Amino acid sequence: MNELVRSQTFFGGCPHDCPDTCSMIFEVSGGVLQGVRGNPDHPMTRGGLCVKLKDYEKRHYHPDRVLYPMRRVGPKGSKQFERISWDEALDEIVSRWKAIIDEYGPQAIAPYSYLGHQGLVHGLNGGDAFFNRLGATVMERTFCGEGSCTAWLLTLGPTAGLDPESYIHSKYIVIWACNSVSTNLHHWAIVKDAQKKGAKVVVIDAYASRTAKGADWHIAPKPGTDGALAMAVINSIIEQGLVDQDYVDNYTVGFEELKARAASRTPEWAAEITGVPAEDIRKLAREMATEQPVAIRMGVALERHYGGGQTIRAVSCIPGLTGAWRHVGGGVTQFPVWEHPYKFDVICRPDLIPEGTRVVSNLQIGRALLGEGLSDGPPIMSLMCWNSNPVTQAPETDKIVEGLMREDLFMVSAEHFISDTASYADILLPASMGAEMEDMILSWGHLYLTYNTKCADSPGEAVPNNEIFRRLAARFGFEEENFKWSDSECLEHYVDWSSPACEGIDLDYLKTHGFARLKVGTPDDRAPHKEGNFPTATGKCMFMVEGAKNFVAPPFRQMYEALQPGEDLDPLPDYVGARESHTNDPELAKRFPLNIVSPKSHAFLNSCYANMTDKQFTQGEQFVMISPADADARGIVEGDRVKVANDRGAFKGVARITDDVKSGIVVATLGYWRQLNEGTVNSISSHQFGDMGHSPTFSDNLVEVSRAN
Ligand SMILES: Nc1nc2c(c(=O)[nH]1)N[C@H]1C(S)=C(S)[C@@H](COP(=O)(O)OP(=O)(O)OC[C@H]3O[C@@H](n4cnc5c(=O)[nH]c(N)nc54)[C@H](O)[C@@H]3O)O[C@H]1N2
Ligand SMILES: Nc1nc2c(c(=O)[nH]1)N[C@H]1C(S)=C(S)[C@@H](COP(=O)(O)OP(=O)(O)OC[C@H]3O[C@@H](n4cnc5c(=O)[nH]c(N)nc54)[C@H](O)[C@@H]3O)O[C@H]1N2
Ligand code: SF4
Ligand SMILES: [Mo]
Repeated sequence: MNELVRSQTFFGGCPHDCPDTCSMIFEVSGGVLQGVRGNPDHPMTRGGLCVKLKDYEKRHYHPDRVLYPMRRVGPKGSKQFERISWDEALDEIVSRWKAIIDEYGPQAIAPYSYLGHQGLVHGLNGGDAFFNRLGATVMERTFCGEGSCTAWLLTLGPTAGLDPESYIHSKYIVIWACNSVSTNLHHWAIVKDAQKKGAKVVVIDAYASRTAKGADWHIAPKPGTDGALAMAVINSIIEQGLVDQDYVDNYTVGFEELKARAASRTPEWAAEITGVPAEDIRKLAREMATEQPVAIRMGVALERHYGGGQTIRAVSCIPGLTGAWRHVGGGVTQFPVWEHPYKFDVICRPDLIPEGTRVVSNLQIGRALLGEGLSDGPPIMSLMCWNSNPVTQAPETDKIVEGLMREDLFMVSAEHFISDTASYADILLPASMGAEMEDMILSWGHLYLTYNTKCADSPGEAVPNNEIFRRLAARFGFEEENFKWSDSECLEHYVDWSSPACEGIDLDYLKTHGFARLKVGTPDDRAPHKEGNFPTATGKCMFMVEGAKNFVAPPFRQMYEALQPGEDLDPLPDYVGARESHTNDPELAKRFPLNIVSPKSHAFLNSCYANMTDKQFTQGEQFVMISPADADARGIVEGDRVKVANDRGAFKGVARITDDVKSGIVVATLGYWRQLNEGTVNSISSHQFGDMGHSPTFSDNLVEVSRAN
């Protein structure tokens, strides 16, 4: 082969919103990405990529990719665009924004982004500094895990908790509301290895997910009732005399109060609520106390109902009660991201937010665009969206679409594809993809730093997100130095390279090695809370927090202090039921008797890949899983097209009748594009927050299912 065309390999990092943050090997020749592999040297990636990413090059060169800046020429949402130059696009954005600022003030402009790209430079907070400097409305981003973060920080503080890699040492593994086979595949591989060594794997999931089917024991509480299960586990550990009293006395706060609170939360009480037999709850409690080391992996779905925060507090208390933290492989895992030394204050520049700037929730964007719930400030006259696709992913699809159809709204989208949201753009900007830009990819599922090399050319005129903001900042004349940093310089500034966690690691090391494990102990010796050492105010595990207040953690909202809402919280964990349930709202339940759960699709990454034929083939069309009894009662037979509806809207899918779901529950997975299907699972989702951290309530929605003609 000619030397010049032989592929070269480069280190990459999967940029998607996935806990695994795989280290990748990019094969590139002539500036073109030829193929991808998992990095065989990375202890979690172990040489393998998932079904979504294994042919990532096809996404880079997909024929539908947005390649040039474009201007809308047809009606809103018609996807009729004409090609324009970058100068024309930026001039139009800047002149429209300046006119809006003159008439309404800068808060009439709102950014909308999430973790479509998970890089420090091009990801969640890229763009924050620009919009903060502009004085735009602050968008609070609580899509995923922020109720869980509030609960975690209150109970344990910003600790990485149990290292996902230490599960190889666990004897008993509880995966609670997480579908690891689809969503955390590389952790599942470790769990499977532990299982082969004799560990028992318990999955607590509302239905028989792929992961539940690989477990030794599947426990299926009704959606939104896990708080009752967790409180009864606490009750039963205490009742059975299985508390590690020495650990509790030395390293926890509020045991007596928790004991008093849990006294009436008996297994019989929880059996009524959860549908899990009392004997099973006692057995679970006994095994979670005695089969040490016991590991708990909490999924984000635990927070997805009104009482989600309280549920996560209750679960997070269990290893403190049993002393599981004493062991390598014992404890609980949420997001190990807390021990990554990122400087979010430098990345987002919250200091640039003008005092008194209003905050709008990304979960309530439809309402905000329609002027509902905007208590102060001007209407939203312009929205810029990147790294996110709210039309499929955020609650109340119909309201979002109605808002985006507003003739007076100036909408800018930076995208790879004309997604359901980008369809409504007035100006569409072509964004670069993974191998085309330098970054370090944040991980919320392991303890490695991950580097991504810019090694392929962007097709057409696509540019990286950060370059879009650099160009906009230059046109606005913003002088702060951060708007002039190259992507490499950003990385130098964005990581606290002098922190103990980075000992021996710098950017050059990452460029030449691709990844580096933080210096926070090894998976084989790490027992961070063996002797307490919780990063809470007391240094102890907080069963009880006096004067607890609600808050949204940075970086999802950019600062704790100035912007925190701060309602009082219960000092102790407890069961708080769902908002939409037969007990809480019997009238609603008469009209909409079924509880819908809408978790992730196996072959899509949120809504990414749902437009690609081979992934659609693997995933199948939008389905609605329903029990035989519920199907019979509605005259639905296998394969019928059905409509799922409530007062907020409706979507359609094909009925799959199965015992994998219990009567009263339906399951339809997320990500299918509205432009390719009728409605989305979020057409029926509620905009209401959960009890902590303004979490979403995707598992707290009642619907009715009927045959669609
Ligand atoms: N019903 C229901 N709804 C849910 C959930 C659920 O379980 N059930 N899950 C929630 C969760 S956990 C999350 S995290 C959210 C996710 O919601 P989103 O973050 O909105 O998810 P995606 O669909 O992945 O949208 C990312 C978009 O960014 C684009 N993108 C990717 N990389 C880049 C880039 O480098 N530059 C630019 N400019 N664009 C890029 C992609 O093409 C894609 O359109 O959804 C939430 N919604
Ligand atoms: N294949 C794939 N992988 C992904 C993603 C994707 O879209 N596709 N998205 C990524 C993102 S953004 C995230 S946040 C993670 C999320 O990954 P996970 O934490 O696994 O989240 P989900 O898939 O939403 O839900 C997990 C499980 O929780 C169950 N569940 C829902 N409600 C309840 C409840 O109230 N109680 C109990 N016990 N179980 C419940 C669901 O049935 C589901 O099987 O996955 C990431 N990885
Ligand atoms: S989506 Fe997750 S599992 Fe798949 S390659 Fe990316 S990080 Fe790895
Ligand atoms: Mo997420």
